[in-house]
Formats: sequence, C-alpha cells, structure tokens
Amino acid sequence: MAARQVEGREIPGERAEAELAELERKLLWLATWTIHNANHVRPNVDGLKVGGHQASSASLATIMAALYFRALRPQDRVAVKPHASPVFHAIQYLFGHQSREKLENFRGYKGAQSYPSRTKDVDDVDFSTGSVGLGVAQTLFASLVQDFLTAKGLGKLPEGKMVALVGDAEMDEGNIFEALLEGWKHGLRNCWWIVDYNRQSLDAVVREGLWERVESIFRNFGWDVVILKYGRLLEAAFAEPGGEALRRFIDTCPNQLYAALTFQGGKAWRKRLNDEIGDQGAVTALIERRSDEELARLMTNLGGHDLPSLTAAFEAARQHDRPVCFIAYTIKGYGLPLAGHKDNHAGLMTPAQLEDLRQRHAIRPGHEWEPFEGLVLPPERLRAFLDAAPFNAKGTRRHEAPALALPPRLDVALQPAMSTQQGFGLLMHEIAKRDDAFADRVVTTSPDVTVSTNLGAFVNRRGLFAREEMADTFRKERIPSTFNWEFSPKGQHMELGIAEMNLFLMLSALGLSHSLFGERLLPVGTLYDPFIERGLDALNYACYQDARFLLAATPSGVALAPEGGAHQSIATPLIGMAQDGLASFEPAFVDELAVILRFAFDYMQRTGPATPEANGLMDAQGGAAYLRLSTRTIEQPRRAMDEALAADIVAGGYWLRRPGPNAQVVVAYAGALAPEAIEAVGLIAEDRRDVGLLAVTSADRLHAAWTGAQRLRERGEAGEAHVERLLAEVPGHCALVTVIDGHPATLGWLGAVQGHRVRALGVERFGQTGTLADLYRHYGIDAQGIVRAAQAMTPGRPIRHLRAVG
Ligand SMILES: Cc1ncc(C[n+]2csc(CCOP(=O)(O)OP(=O)(O)O)c2C)c(N)n1
Ligand SMILES: [Mg+2]
Repeated sequence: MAARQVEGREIPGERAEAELAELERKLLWLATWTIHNANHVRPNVDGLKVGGHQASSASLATIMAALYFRALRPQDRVAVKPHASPVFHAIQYLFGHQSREKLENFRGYKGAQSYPSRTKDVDDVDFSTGSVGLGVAQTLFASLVQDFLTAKGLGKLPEGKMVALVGDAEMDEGNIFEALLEGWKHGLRNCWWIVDYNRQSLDAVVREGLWERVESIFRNFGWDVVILKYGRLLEAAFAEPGGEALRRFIDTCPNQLYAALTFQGGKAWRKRLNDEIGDQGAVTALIERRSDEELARLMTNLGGHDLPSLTAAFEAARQHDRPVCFIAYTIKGYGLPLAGHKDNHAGLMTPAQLEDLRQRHAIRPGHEWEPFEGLVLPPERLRAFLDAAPFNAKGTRRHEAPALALPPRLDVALQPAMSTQQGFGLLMHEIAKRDDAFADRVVTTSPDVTVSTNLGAFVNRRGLFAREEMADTFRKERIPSTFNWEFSPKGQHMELGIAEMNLFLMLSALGLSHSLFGERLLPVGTLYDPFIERGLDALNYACYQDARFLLAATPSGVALAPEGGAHQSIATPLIGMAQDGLASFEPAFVDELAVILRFAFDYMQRTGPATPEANGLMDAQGGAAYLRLSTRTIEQPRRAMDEALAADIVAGGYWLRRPGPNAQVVVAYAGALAPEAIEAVGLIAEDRRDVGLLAVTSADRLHAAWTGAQRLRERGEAGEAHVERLLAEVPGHCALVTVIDGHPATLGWLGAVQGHRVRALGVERFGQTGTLADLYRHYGIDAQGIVRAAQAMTPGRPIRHLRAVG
C-alpha cells in the first residue's frame, strides 16, 4: 500500500504493521516489567504488592498501541482506564516523554503514578483517572467545551477526538449514564469511548450479554456502536469449512467458561472444542490443523487484540464527527499466564513466570528497560516510526493561555438589606453588562437551578449556548416572562440537567480549557449548597486535575428552613476547608462578596509555582474557588472598602469590633449569622468587659495559613499567620464563642491558635422545617444561644439579657 499523507506528514502505510506489532509486544513487556520491578526488584519495605495492574494492563495493550502509535492525532485527548497506567507510561517512555527513573519507581515516592495524573505525572497525561467512571464522562464534557470554543471561533487547533478507554466494569458507574443524557441534549460530537470488554471486573466475570445492553443504550443516545469481536485469524477460520460451527461455539460460550479455557490454554481448548463441536469432519479438521499454541492464539484473537481490526475501525470513525462507542472484546491478562483467570485482578506473575515471559520476549537480563530490546526490526526503523507517529509529531501537548485583565474592583449598588445570593446575582449582572474580554470569557453553568441561584440576569444578557439557534417560544408568542431563554452559538451559559456530577465534570472541562485547548475560560457554576455532596467525587476529581472554576453554592445551612433537612447543609464548610485545590469563602455581606469575587477570578487564572509548603496558601499557583452563599437577607454595613479591609477579607477574617485589653469574650462568626453575632455582642457587652467581634470570611484560608506558618517556624524560618496576628490581641483568659450555620468544627479550632478556651456553636443534626428563627433557636445559634455560651464561659454576674431557657 502506498504511503499516505496525514496532515501534511507522510506516515507509512501497510509497511508499518510490522513496527506496530513489535511495539505492541514491547508495551506488554514494559508494562509487565514495570509492575514486576515494583514488586520484586525494588526493595519494598512496606511489603505492599501492586495489585490490579498486570492483568488489566495486558487487556488494553493492543488497543493502546493502535491508538497512540497510529490512530491518534496531536489534538486528540485521552482518558486512560486507571489500571492501564503502566501501558500509558510505557508509551510515553518510548516516545521519550517519561524517564526510566520514574518507571523504575512506579508507585514509589515521586515515581510514575499508579493511575495517570495530570498534576503528578510528568508525561503529558490529558485526563487524570482513578475513581472509575469520572475520566470517561470527562471526555464527553471536554467535547462540549471544544464545541463551545469552535462555535465562537476560538479553537486555534483542529478539532480533536476526546477518547476514553473504558473498563467494562466502569459502565456500572451511574455518572456515565448521566453524562450520556447530557451529551445527547447538547448534540455531542467527536467523542470516542472504547470499552475494554474483557468481561471481567475486580471481583468477578461480568454478566452474560452486557454488551447488548450497552449497545442499545448508546444507540438510543445517538451514538454509533462498533463491535470489535473477532480478530482477523478468527474471521479467516470462520471462512474455512466448519468455521460456522466455531463461530456458533464462541457466540454461545458463557463468559466464565471462555475465561477459564483461555486460562487453561491450547490443550483445554482442543478438548472442549472437540467435545462440543467435533464432527469427525470439517470442524474436527479445522481444530486438528492447528497446534495447541496456534489454537490458543486463534481462540484469543478477539477484536481488541487484533491490530488491523482496531486501526481500520479507528480510521473509519475519524471520517465523521458522530460519537462512537467501540465495544472491543479483550482478554484480561492477554499474553500473560494470568490470562482469563477470574482472580487475576490482584494476580501477580511469579518470578518463574516472569523468567518465562522474558525468554519469550528475548529480553537479556540487565536490558529490561531498553526500548527496543528483543525486537526483530532494526532500532532505527522503530525509532523513526515512533517519531513519525502522528500523535507524537508535535511533542507534548500542554497549552497555556494568558490571564485575562480584570477590572480593579467589582462593584454593585448596595441596598440597606440584602443577601449574598442576591449580591452574587447583581455582581454577575454587572459583569454581563461589561464590554471586555473578561466578561466574554465568563461561562456560567448550573444544574437546573440557574434562576433559583440568581444567575438569571447574567443569562438574560449573555444568552444560553447551543451550537444551533433556538428561539424562546414564550417570547415569540409574546407571553410575558422574566427570563429570555434563547439559545445560540454566541450564548455563554451552559444549561445542564439536574445531575450534580455533570455540573462538576462540566466545570472541570471548562476549567481546563486553557490547558487542553489553549483558550482561557472563566467558568462559574451554581448549585444549592447541600447538593455539593451529590457531586462530591466529581468536585474532588476536578480539583485533582487542577481545573479552574468558581462555584457559588446557595442557599446554604439551615437558611432554607421551611424546606426541611433535605435542603440544608451541615458538612459543606468542612468540605470547603478539606478540599485541596479549592479556596473556600463564606462572606456575610455583599461588599465582602464583591472583594472575594474579584479575588476568585484572579486566583482562578494564576499559574505560579506550588507554594503550600511555604505559607500554607496556594496564592502563587492559584486554584478553584467556592463561595458558600445564603438567601438570608441581612442588614448591610455602610463602610468604605479600603485596601486593608479588602486584604483582610481575602486573608479570611477581620475585627468587626476590636476586643479591648480586658476582653472576657470574643464572638467569631461566619456568614449569614452575622446579625445574631452582632446582636449577641451588644447584649453581652452590658455585663462583660471589652467584648470583641471577629468576622470570618474564610475559615479555609485562615486555617491553611496558620498551618503553613507553624510549618515554617518548625523549620526555623519566620512566619506569622493572619489568624495568629488577629488573635494575638485577645488576652489569654478571654473565651471564644464561635458560631456558623454549619458544622461547629469549622471554627472550633480558632481556640487552639493562641490557646483560648472555645465554645463552638453550629449545626450538628439533620434539620427540620420551621422558620429561620425557630431553627436558629433550636440549634442554639441565635443571639440567645451565643449569650448563653458566653455566660457559661466567663465569670461575672449573670448576663441580664439572657432569658431563661424555656
Ligand atoms: C469509584 C471507584 N470505585 C472502586 C474502585 C476500585 N476499582 C478499581 S478498578 C475496579 C474494577 C475494574 O474493572 P474494569 O473496569 O472492568 O477493568 P479491568 O479490571 O477489567 O481492567 C474497581 C472496582 C475505583 N477505582 N473507583
Ligand atoms: Mg473489565
């Protein structure tokens, strides 16, 4: 076959099949050796064995060879099944993007990661994987982001395929199906999911006929389905006399039995085939024409292990932009003595088995890591082939995009009383009115709570995104409505269905746009705070990938009092503190929110080196931001926002009322409980001296910087955290009463900073319906609750404003 031109670069045609086959063998060896080395060669002090990689990697080696060495283009992006990470690292090693040192240290400290990681690995990982199902869905949302950029004429690169290598057991994860539905709504294109149909999961062999369910689901959602069941050897055998009987045997053979025979090998296949379909005629002849070894090879020549079938299927799919699900039949542990055994997930080859494999791959001791050791073709030819592989032609593929200039302040007209949610809506509306690149790059998204989280005004101005125009029928019919729900390619709001997993995966894809596609977007997602927990793993995943986005969660705490416990959030402030990659804030007032919002848009775009060791904060590197907001309308302070106050708000707290030198009590509050804290301080102040009031805008940042400062001092360096400076003013005998509409542990640690006694008030139990006043009283987070705590903590006469508890 003549050489072909692909994107101006000549790549070899049929001639290259030999190279491809050799490198596929090499991947199997390198992946297997990497794992073996990690278990048997490198001193393993913990005695921890690497489970789950050897057999899983072997399952995907052929598919990955076909993809990376032939089918993929530089603009394509891939999420690799977690346990195929050794194969991925081996590919990058052959391409020259991974070091031998890191492979030798696979799963070790700072070695190649067990599961491909965008942030921890050095070898050009497109999407991290690990928590099964998430990487798969991530490719779908990345396709939608690519479409968003294309529609706006922003895509500098040719459109790529967003590819997921999916373990068949991953299909049990519900988030995949939630994503499918969303993809269908948005007219998904350019997305390939390749199911590694080895019919095995971690514990078991999968149910019969799973592929039929999978096929019909995908077809229902408008995907092409390509089933790669038989390799070319099998197809040729089917064409021989008696071949139809062989095909029938395979098609009706239960998964368990097929796996067991694969494990047992050629002799077992011969016996079984002769017993079941032997006819002393054509079928028997077909079987007997083959040696045991040939028979074993034939029977395991499934589509997913057949390079020509795979490359042809990928080539055909590249001719159009429809989403494609490939169901590739494979064998877990293919090419290894573990092949097919139902317990092989944690299986590891013994040293003796490894020796046998070494001999079969012609690897000399001491030459295990050499890229072309044991291969037949000359190294120059293999190197030339790797260099010419289209995927690798442009080297690694991380992009960068400059930060967008932000206005010096974000402002909004303050009303005497308002809620942070209302303020958020107004601030976003002000942004929508702007005529600059900053406003044009904001992308909002929400899981069916756009209007109820106050994004409506932004969306009215900036429109909803769809690849094709769609008019708002209510508007066309002249039916009055507050909201203009028009879709167009110009729109900047991605409307999602209710699934919160999809929200976070969408934010993750939008928030990686600068790195994946070279175009910076400023994603803003809104949801009800309690439903963060529904999408928590996807939020964690987004942060793990270092996606940059802003999350506005509202309402929060018991603010939705009449809706009951199902709509109230307790744990989210602690999630905000504990989640790496996410700076969390809980402002009380709208002027604080304006400062924080401006900071968050800046923080999202930072690209400096990681500095958490130095000061506990990620202020050079930046990250995502989470604003816990409220629907509660509260009185707003009238004050000038000077630079010092703004800096304190971003650092996490400031004195609303400074404690005097003899202070007996300090009340520290976060968020919408400001009025209760202010009222309580007024009541306490009549009977206790010098009472202070500390506004906490970010427990997360206060805590992180405190930890950082301690670490610095332990190393003999200077460091003082903002919270240490704030509390240094408070006399040692003074008591702290902290209060938050959330779990009390969020602020309870404040007592440890300078050794003050502390009583932490908050919500610990599921809520119930009621008015806000009812619930604040019920949880003891009303002014009386705060006064009661203050009295119990401090000596002196009874506080006269404390009512007897009835
Ligand atoms: C959310 C989540 N749950 C559980 C696991 C543990 N786990 C890792 S792989 C796996 C199943 C693997 O089956 P499959 O996807 O078919 O891949 P194969 O083992 O066949 O290579 C499980 C349960 C995980 N990584 N993530
Ligand atoms: Mg499997």
